[in-house]
Amino acid sequence: MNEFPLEMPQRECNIAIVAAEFNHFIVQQLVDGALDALQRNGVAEANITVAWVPGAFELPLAAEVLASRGVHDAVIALGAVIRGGTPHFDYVAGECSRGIAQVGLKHALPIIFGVLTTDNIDQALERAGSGSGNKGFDTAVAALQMIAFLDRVHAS
Ligand code: INI
Repeated sequence: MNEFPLEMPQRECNIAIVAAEFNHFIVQQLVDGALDALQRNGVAEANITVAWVPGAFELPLAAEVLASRGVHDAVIALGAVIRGGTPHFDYVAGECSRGIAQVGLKHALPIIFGVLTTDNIDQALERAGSGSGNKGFDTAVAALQMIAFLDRVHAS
């Protein structure tokens, strides 16, 4: 049997984070969580790019242009779409998730979905807490795990 366990990359990684400015106070916590996880797993600060865009709707385009450069091993998309304050919640959240998935498949690159979609601010804050209670932290771990997975597949 061939089994590819979840693991961390055995090499230097270059990571891009694209972050939505809308609901900044929540998204900044997701960015901080992601940076914490990357640092704890040995990713050098010089190998991390953080790019801000206006809102979650713009994340797929930002991920696309960064993925196209061929520099980054993964792109992490972070944002917060909150139903309570968003009459067009379904459009923003739907297009964002669809677009991010498309970019990942187009480039066969980990484009990680770290966009909170919640009914209210309290739920969003709860998911942007500290440590592994922070969705940004979790998405950075997922990015590294996917890089390791692709490395293993390409080496096999
Ligand atoms: N963008 C978000 O990231 N979160 C939201 O909750 C949100 N709301 O509430 O509308 C939001 N809207 C902006 C949108 O992402 C675009 O930036 C805007 O429509 C311009 O294209």
